[in-house]
Amino acid sequence: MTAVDLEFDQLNSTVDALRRSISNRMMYGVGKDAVTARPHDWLHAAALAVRDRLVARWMKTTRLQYEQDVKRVYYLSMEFLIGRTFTNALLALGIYEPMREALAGLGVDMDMLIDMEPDAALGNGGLGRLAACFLDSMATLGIPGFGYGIRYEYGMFRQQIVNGEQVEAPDYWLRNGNAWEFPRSEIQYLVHFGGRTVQRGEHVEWIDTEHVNAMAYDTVIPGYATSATNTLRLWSARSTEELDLSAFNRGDYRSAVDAKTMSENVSRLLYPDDSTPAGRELRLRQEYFFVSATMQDLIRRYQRTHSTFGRFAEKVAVHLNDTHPVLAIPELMRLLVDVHHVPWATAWKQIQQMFSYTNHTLMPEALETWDVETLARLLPRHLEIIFEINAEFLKHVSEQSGHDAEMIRRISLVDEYGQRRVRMAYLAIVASHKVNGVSKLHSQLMTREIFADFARVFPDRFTNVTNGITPRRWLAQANPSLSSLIDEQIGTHWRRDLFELEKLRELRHDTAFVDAFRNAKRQNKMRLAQLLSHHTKVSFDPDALFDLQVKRIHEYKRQLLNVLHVIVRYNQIRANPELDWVPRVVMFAGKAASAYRMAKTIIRLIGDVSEKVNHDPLIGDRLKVVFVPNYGVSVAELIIPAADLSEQISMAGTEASGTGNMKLALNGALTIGTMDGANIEICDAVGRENIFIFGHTADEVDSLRATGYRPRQIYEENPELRMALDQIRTGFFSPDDPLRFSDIFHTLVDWGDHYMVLADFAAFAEAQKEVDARFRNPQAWAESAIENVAGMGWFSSDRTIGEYAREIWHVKPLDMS
Ligand code: 26Q
Repeated sequence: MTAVDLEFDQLNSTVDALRRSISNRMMYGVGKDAVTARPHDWLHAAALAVRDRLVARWMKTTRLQYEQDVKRVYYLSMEFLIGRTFTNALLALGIYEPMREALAGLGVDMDMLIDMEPDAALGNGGLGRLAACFLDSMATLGIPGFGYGIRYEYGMFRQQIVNGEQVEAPDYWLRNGNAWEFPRSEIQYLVHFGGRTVQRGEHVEWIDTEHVNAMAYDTVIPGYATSATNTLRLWSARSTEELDLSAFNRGDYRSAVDAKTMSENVSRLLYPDDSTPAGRELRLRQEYFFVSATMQDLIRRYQRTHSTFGRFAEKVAVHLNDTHPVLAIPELMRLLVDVHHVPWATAWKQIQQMFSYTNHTLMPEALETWDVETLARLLPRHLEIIFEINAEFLKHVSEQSGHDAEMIRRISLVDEYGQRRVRMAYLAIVASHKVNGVSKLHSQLMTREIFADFARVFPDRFTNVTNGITPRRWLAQANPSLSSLIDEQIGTHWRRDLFELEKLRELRHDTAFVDAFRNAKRQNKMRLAQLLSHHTKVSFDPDALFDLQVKRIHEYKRQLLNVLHVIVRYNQIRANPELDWVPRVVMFAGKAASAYRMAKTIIRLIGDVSEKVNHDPLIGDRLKVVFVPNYGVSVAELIIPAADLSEQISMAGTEASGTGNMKLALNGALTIGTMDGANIEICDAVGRENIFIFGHTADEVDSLRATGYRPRQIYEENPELRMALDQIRTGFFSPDDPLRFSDIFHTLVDWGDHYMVLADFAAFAEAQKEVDARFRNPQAWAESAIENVAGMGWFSSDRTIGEYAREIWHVKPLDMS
């Protein structure tokens, strides 16, 4: 920051200045006075006062980007899981404490305001949260990055647990307005659907379409302790006509409004799954809607300072967060070739230099494909372009020697088998100069398995960039007790350079520090225990081992492995209550896709097990089981700092990276995990003796499957496991409905146990014994926990974004001086 900026900031950061701003914003922004203001009005006024302080930085950044004619990164993502903004912005500006005082001076409790802000939950899970961490890091590093996505009116559903079952409630997060966004009614683009194509002279035209407007909403993304900011631009659908006037004039008011409503549905809600065919078509419309608006916006911004497309690829990088925005490729081809009359070959060359793609899953069933018929009906011109790209690609490959017809069939962008489908990941690979996985293992398996043919054709295209998380939100903001302790010891610079945490390693034998470290954890556990007791009417011992598995509910993540172990432990305690058990609170949290039956049954099982365990007088504080409802960014910020143990127990080879694993280790939890995703790199970083690794490796999973895996044999040979599974099968936990969980039993024992829960059970139980043993020795546990925190430098999303910027996007930070 320059001296002038600093002085300006300091003047604006005093308690007095803030109090004046809030009062002003209450009057002129909200239109109320302090006497009639409700709590929501105070939140809004305070948020506007904060936003005002961001805008000056935002304008400056935008002006510098323009003057320096920088290369810009367009980060395209269907999901941005931002969470709350208020505290994040206060910390970025360095006005957290002054704001608390200013509000107190106005008679307002800041903590109450903080809790009232709804999460911007515009994402499902890891992929969406990663995008949010990346925005934070790009701004902090001064990388000129723009997030582009959809302004869903309804975000991720709110999860309620009613009689043990997940019930989804709509998340209308905009109910009380959104102080952080700027509607840009002057920035609108037409997005077309349907129609047909005709050849007019040398050019193709797309005609007879229906259309909808995409209107921009901008949110400022502050960098931490820098005047650099970035922009998240989200598109909202606006009908092209207010009303169908002819219907209106006929007196048919309903249908006059219906057409408008229908076309605006495109940005109505976030897709939590893709289970119904009608839903799938709307999903495709969403994908095209946002990339079309984004590509038009990108061209317009480029053309403001350039008269030809000659330097397009020098000035623009487009990144695809998974395949969901992949239609950006044919859309940009269409705009360049059909609208701006750039020759096909020139346009294609530019695109290949501009685009890059991140893959987030190895599971073949999760790879996106769209059937040719739907594409032909909704996006006829794009289908033609995809066919043309495919023809050229296949020609190129067959000209290289040694590629047989079988291989050509396998790598075709169009799957010709049965119903013809376009493979979106293949389109992304062919159009991108770099394709990356999200952890070392994932990137290796990607080129060995799902994209093996492409890795042979384009050996230099594939690379790895291991995921990361922002230390600002996931340590400084979520865990004030630990972060203030760290500040006392090593200063505050770790927020911008997480490798600084290495300095904590040498403090692990310093008893005063270890005591303070344990005390910080205990405070977080007490806060959580109180909250949970309040909601469940069950008491929780803050000195018990807090064991957390928090993530989407999915069979591959193996919440069932965890539950089975809980049941076995419960039976053991009942059999030997006199033994010296390490008390545990096992917590689960996570949402199930609304149509994912098995995932919902797993939630039910956790609920039923916790009912039984928590109310068994023989058990007492030795074991408690909790399902924490409505997991999301804000719940994560509350419970992750309170964890002792982090469960990262997916079947090896299935979790692309995981990022919750990083958040938990950064907050001083020890990991019990498989050699999967980023767990492997976490193991390297914190040291093998400070993590509990168990189970089959990815290679061992493959060979077990190849030699014939027989889960029933394991069931028959392990009496403790058999008892637990029989209890599940016979209704021990669900006496009112004994068959409730019989599918779980059969999935594991008779139907192949696809995710090898039983194969890893014994090793998991052994590793849990080691966990208990370590926890009995508080000093040893604390030392390992400190080693975990100290080793997390590599997992800052600043490191991740640095790699993307250097190796993939070829962009440099803005010069802020
Ligand atoms: C696709 C089509 C239709 C409807 C929905 C979807 C859809 C939506 C979300 C498909 C996938 C997702 C999300 C995937 C995801 O979150 N993957 C996770 O990405 C993280 C960040 O890289 C990794 O850490 C996790 O391992 C990975 O599971």
